[in-house]
Amino acid sequence: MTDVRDAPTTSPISTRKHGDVLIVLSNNPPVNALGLAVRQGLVAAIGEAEADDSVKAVVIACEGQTFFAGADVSEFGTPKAFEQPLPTVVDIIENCSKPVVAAIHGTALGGGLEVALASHYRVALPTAKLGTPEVKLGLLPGAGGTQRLPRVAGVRKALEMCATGNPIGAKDGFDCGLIDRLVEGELLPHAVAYAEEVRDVRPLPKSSERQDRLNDCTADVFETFVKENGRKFRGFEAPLKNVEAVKAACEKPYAEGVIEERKLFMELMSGTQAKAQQYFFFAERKANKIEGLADDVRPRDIKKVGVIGAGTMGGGISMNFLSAGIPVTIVEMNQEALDRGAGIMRKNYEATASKGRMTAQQVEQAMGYLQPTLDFAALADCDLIIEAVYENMDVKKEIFGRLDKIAKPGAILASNTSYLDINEIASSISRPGDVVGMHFFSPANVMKLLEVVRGDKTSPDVLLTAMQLGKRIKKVPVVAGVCHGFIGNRMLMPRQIEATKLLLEGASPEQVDRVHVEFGMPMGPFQMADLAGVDIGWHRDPNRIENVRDALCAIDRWGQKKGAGFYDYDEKRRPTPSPVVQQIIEDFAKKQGVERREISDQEIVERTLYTMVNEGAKILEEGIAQRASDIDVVWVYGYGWPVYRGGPMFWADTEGLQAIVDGLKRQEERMKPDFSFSQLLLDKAAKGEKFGK
Ligand code: 3H9
Repeated sequence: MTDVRDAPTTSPISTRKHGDVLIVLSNNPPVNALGLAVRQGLVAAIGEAEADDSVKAVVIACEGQTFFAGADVSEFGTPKAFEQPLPTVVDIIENCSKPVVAAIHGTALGGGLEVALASHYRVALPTAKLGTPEVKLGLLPGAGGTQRLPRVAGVRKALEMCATGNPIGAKDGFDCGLIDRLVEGELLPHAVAYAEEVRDVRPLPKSSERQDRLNDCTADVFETFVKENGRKFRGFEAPLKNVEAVKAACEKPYAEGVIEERKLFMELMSGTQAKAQQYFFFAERKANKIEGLADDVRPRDIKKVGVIGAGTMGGGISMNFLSAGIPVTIVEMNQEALDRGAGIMRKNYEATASKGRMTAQQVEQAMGYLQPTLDFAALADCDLIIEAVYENMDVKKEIFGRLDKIAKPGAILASNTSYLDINEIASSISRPGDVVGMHFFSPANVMKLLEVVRGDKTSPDVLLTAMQLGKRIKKVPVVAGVCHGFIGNRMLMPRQIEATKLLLEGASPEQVDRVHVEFGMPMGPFQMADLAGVDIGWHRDPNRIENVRDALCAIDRWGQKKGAGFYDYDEKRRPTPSPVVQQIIEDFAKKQGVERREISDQEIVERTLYTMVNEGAKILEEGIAQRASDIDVVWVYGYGWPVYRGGPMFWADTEGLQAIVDGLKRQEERMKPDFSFSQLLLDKAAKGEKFGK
């Protein structure tokens, strides 16, 4: 398939006549992005329609998988973006003296929807999706979209679409007035027939001139909307600018509204958040690519999956496959655990259905793919078997030994371990090439990240299969090498070590967590420990108290599940600082001779976030991650690192690697003996380089 970036020199826009309708067709794979050649072609095509008296109407349509999916993001920040700019192109379309019909299939996104909005009529297949995802790139629709959309679909709808970036279906689009006609079957003949029908209608309906849909603009609509979405928008600049732009549509004449839109667009475009979010867009897509994979490697066919363990992880993992229509055989040790696991899966699906995101029929369909069993031998016909039992090497080896005997030849044997050595597991059986790590993140049916762990002997086709399967079940798969904790959890370790030491030195759990939340993380290290369970990995001996965590576990402060951990919790799970914990921390500090002092927020940043960057650099130099951007994808999708900071490695680049090194040097003494510098970080900082290209 031709890529937008190496498009042919001939125009991607062609025209042909059907009776008195000029069909304007875009062919710019893979997603018909509105790059310069497309924009120039569209302007030329409208010019052709104007110049030809026999043309009475125009249809704009796209070949391939989708209608225009937006501006060409790879042009942003280059001179090309300013040539024949999209705002001018859409105005030329709207000002065409002959009716223009947009024929929409696939996804009309961003600039694509703006082309459709500038057209006089919009016809779509029921499967089409319409959206303004610019906010996810740290932007707003910058080609009149924030001004035309509320005039066509109503203010509330436009607010939701622009500020959240979530697309709507064509049916929804029809109901709100965005789509004039839904058609089944072949799109183009319907669009041409529609164009013939409206060829003589005058005046031409121009979105920019409409006022009728602005009526739902009550005084408090914007305030209420922002309040309702406060949590979602926290830290992001773009959603509020989107709201401002839509508000301008209500308060100003169109001509002034677009000037406001442009001003806000340029403000966002020049900011760091937009750069981070656009970087991340490409990082996510790059993560899917396996370096050095030979062209002739083909994935194995996965028709049936086995899961060992019906606990929280096993159940969540299974749901991903069930939702994708892939049958799952799930094995447990006893009937009670099996029933409980299947019951929780059903309950999760039913909760989704009660929110209207699934039908009752879809719930039954998904559950129909599940085969619960106590018989290990039932895994024999599975193409992929994922072990999801607790973290213990001996137990895992025992399970893999059993699998070695019963799994069919060519079956992929995966472990969901979050720390353990895949090579050790693989080398304990007769078919190490079939072994791979598939590390899901909890809750596994919700979290998008999947670390696919490549062992020394993992076959290339096994790795490829796991990566492609990840995409099929709507995860974001990232390749990781073998080490303790792979990419994500390994970087968590220095953070946790320093955060805990900071408590003894004088910080409180609240302060450390606040710094992280203000940075943009969904929660801080101690809030996370309380949520996950302070007792995870605890040795279970209440008399052996060697650190603060042991002390908390010994008195049953295991986190939220016990109503107490680093914080006290009320019945609604609202946390408050705990005097008991404070006392334990102070006692420990005294016992260990740690002098307590005032800790600055900056020190917390340097010791818990800069150390993560340092660990990320080690991961990179050891080849555990294929590229710096993969580390960012892991942290955004696995741990909620704020995407507007791009991920830890992108953030380090924006801070400046020398600033990171300087900060770490300031803290080096205090962090000994747990800390050591990454040579890669030091080298790059010394050369003034970045992790990103
Ligand atoms: C905008 O429109 C601004 C305007 O308001 C104002 C301007 C003044 N540009 O995702 P996939 C590439 S902002 C360049 O794997 P899928 C992508 O990198 C834009 N390239 O496919 C990948 O390349 P590669 C608003 C793009 O089927 C390949 O296409 N629009 C663009 O899973 C396949 O992509 C958006 O934000 C682009 N706009 O999903 C929409 N889009 O093969 C962004 C894709 O080298 N796009 N590529 O890795 C999407 O959401 C999804 O790509 C889409 C298809 C749903 C369309």
